[in-house]
Amino acid sequence: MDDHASRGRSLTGPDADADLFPPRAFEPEQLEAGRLLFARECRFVAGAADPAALPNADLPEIAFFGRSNVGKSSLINALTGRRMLARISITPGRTRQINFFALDGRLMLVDLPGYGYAQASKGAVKSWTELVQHYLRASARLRRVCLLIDSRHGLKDPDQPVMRMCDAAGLSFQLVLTKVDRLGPAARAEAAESVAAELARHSAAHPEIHLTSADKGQGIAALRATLAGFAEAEAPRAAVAQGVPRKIDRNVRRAAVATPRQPR
Ligand SMILES: Nc1nc2c(ncn2[C@@H]2O[C@H](COP(=O)(O)OP(=O)(O)OP(=O)(O)O)[C@@H](O)[C@H]2O)c(=O)[nH]1
Ligand SMILES: [Mg+2]
Repeated sequence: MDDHASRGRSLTGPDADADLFPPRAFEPEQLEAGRLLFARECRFVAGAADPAALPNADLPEIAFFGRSNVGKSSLINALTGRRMLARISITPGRTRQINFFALDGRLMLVDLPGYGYAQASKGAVKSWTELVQHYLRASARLRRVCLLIDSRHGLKDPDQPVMRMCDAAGLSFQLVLTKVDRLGPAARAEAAESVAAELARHSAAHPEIHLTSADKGQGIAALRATLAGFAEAEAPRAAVAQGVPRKIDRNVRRAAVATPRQPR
């Protein structure tokens, strides 16, 4: 089904538990590709607190962005099936640098510091904003920004400049609703429909919205399937069997050695 045909469908009736809005089922092969990729090793590669520290690993990148406390780190953990890969906290503003995680040497997951954290000092906000803007504009390998929106709150004012910046930069972004476990089916449908209405105004917006719960696992398999579509193709088995190192792995290993640990 094409995107236009699916517009106007709602998340009620048989689609009430859909992981995408507008509702669409994934092919079993796509889901399996996502499952296999995200079951592979995922390693912390680098934490960059300033532009000079951004790693130079040659992998396609997916960035996870959104307001402070929206669930970016939790979602990365849920996708990779690791509880402690990206640090989570009840304290907003926890992620203070850009953290890079290499998945199977084929895809880089990028955990960005959240915006809109009221308690942060002006100086801190300025430096995070400059860092993130630099990264978003400069990364040649960034394939998609997953813009996370708390399903209970919908789009807020601080989300607007991010979407406008993606439009201006031609940077493909896709909305991912988080914490849908906190909503009943009717409220979930309402949340998806209201953010979908906003997307029509943004040229860089992907028309489909993912609905997820890092806590309960809803929508995680579907998001894995979408993101697996951006991964580098697997290295030919023969090359791996013969111990021929992949260029990508060398780059990632170098970055891992040269960069500091995640902040506590
Ligand atoms: N109920 C529920 N809570 C969630 C979910 N995902 C995250 N949370 C909670 O939301 C809070 C923030 O989660 P984080 O993953 O640290 O959010 P973040 O966007 O990385 O936050 P910053 O790094 O501060 O910007 C934590 O208390 C999580 O337990 C979810 O799917 N369901
Ligand atoms: Mg975080």
